Amino acid sequence: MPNFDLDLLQSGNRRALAKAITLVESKLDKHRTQAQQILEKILPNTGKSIRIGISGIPGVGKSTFIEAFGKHLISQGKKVAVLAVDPSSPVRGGSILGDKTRMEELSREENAFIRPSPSEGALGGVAQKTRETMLLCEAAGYDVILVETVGVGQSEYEVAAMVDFFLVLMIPNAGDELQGIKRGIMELADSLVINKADGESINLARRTKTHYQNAFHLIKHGSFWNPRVETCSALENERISDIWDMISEYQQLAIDNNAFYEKRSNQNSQWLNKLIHEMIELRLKHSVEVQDKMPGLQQAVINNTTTPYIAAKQIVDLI
Ligand SMILES: Nc1nc2c(ncn2[C@@H]2O[C@H](COP(=O)(O)OP(=O)(O)OP(=O)(O)O)[C@@H](O)[C@H]2O)c(=O)[nH]1
Ligand SMILES: [Mg+2]
Repeated sequence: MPNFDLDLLQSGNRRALAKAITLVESKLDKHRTQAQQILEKILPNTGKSIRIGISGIPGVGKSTFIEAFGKHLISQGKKVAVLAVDPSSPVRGGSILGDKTRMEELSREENAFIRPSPSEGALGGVAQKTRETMLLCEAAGYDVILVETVGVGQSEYEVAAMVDFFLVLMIPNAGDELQGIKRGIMELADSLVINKADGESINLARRTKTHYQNAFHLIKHGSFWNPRVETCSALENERISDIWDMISEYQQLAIDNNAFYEKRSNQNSQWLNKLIHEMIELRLKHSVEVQDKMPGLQQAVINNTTTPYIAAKQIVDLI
């Protein structure tokens, strides 16, 4: 693909977008290079969306929520892109197929674009590719980017580090342990939304809400926003519009408090730092000189004939 049509991408053409994402996700160096050239050129046209992370344990209703939420956004005239960071997707394999059926109506919408999680990436991992895909979607005119991640392991941290608003879905149940919710997650969340607040679970959902509201009072937060606890039913489409209103309110407050773009700048700096570290590590791994010198230095450290500091410096000085 030597002549990629940037204008076509920026006119919102889905095939051009899919093509660019394929380059971003490719394992081939020449594709990666081309992807970076595209990204650099479109950069001025990125950043105009609101980026929302959606996390929660398997079965909490993420896909059902995104279907309802995405349809609501489209009814408000928005263009919605749904991306995913699933570090286990190569293992789970079929989870994406399941999602296609969960988001059946949304996936048929002309103003919706749904992209499954990339499989494990080299530099920067899966999250790196999702970040770049997010930029492509923004250049293609999507106003809301939803990044879904399953609430296990490291992926929540990675998604929280790339979005403006991080929403954690919960099920009605006041016991923390059952939801595997850690203090760390509460610190990441801009909102906890208790889903499945319908039928016989309505009262339990209310009690769960109170429980987490109290828990949030114990955590110190930023100056302009205190994380909110809400309830909804994705299945019955209840209180979905309220969730969007809350996020819009957050965005306005963040902009008014000069926090919105500052957060993005910080995220970009951190992303840069992370990539630098990973690139250095890769260089070390692939350097013949380093590989030659390493065993001797390791032995020297073990034998106490040199210090770890001196040995480390000799290695790093090689690159
Ligand atoms: N009663 C009720 N059930 C719901 C609601 N939202 C989702 N469900 C059901 O919960 C189950 C799991 O929903 P999913 O949307 O697939 O959950 P998920 O979080 O995407 O799950 P994974 O993709 O496996 O992580 C399905 O059977 C849904 O129909 C809700 O608001 N109320
Ligand atoms: Mg799902």
